[in-house]
Amino acid sequence: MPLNKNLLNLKKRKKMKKIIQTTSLALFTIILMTGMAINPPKKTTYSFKVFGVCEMCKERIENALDRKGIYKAIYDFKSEQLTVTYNAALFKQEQFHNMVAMVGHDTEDVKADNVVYSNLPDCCKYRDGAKCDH
Ligand SMILES: [Cu+2]
Repeated sequence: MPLNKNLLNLKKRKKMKKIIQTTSLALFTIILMTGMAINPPKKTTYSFKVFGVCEMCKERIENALDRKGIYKAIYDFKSEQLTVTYNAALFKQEQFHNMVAMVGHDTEDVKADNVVYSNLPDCCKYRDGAKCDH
C-alpha cells in the first residue's frame, strides 16, 4: 500500500501546484489591471511655436515626434504651431523642442544646429524667408 499512497500524494501535489499556478496568475493579472486603472497614462496636450514653411516641413516635424508615448503630433505651418498629445509620465515638454530642433527646425526655445538647418531643402529654409508652393 505505501506505493499507492505515494502515488496519491504525487497526484495531490501536482494538483496543488496547478492550483497555485493558476491562482498566482489570476492574482498577478488583477494586480496589473488595478494598477493600470489607478495609473492610466496621463494624456497631456502641449502646443508651442516651431518655425517652418510648408507641407514638407510639416511631415519632417511630425515624423520627428513619431515615438511611443506620443499619441498625436500635429503641425500647422500657417500658424507655426505644433500641438503634441503625449503620455506625461514618459516625456517632458523640453524634449519635444529638442526632437524638433534635431531635424532642423527652430522652436521658441531651442535653435536647430546650423549644419542640420543648411541641409534642409531650399524651400524649407525658414530662416532665409523661404516660400514654397507645396
Ligand atoms: Cu518645408
